[in-house]
Amino acid sequence: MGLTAGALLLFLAAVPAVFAVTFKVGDNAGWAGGVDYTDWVTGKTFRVGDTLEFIYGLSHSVSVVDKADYDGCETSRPTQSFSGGDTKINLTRVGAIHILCPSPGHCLGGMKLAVTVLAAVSSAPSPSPSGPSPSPSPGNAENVKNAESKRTMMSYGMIGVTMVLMYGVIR
Ligand SMILES: [Cu+2]
Repeated sequence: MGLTAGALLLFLAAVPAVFAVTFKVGDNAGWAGGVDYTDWVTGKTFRVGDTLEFIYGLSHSVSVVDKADYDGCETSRPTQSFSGGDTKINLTRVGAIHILCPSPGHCLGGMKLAVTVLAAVSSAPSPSPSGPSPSPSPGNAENVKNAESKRTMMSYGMIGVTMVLMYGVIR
């Protein structure tokens, strides 16, 4: 029994303490025309380890670009390109990530997304994203609160399980 608990404890220690969140970009609208992605981003907190998932039709793609190309809707030199209708981008770095749809006219029509990624551990106050940041809408704030509280609850749950197992091992 002690051995089993010890093995479990080792396993749990390998699990990251902070649970990643997968954001479906645009929610039910997905990655498409006619969606205000500045509005979608507002009020959400993105952290290293989280994932952006893009769901889109055949007329669209996903390109990661630098800020200048994002601002100018320049589609010719992405740092990363994806297609196929379901793209997951893992947020691995603190800072801004800029994404646009390279289909002609789509970026100019609003298919562009800028996300500010914070460190995995919540300690520093969140810097405001580059560019104009509209005031958060209540709906978005609620979503974030839910995601945050879910994350917190899971962390507490993990700590609880670990403490129980440690008790078993020490005993
Ligand atoms: Cu498009």
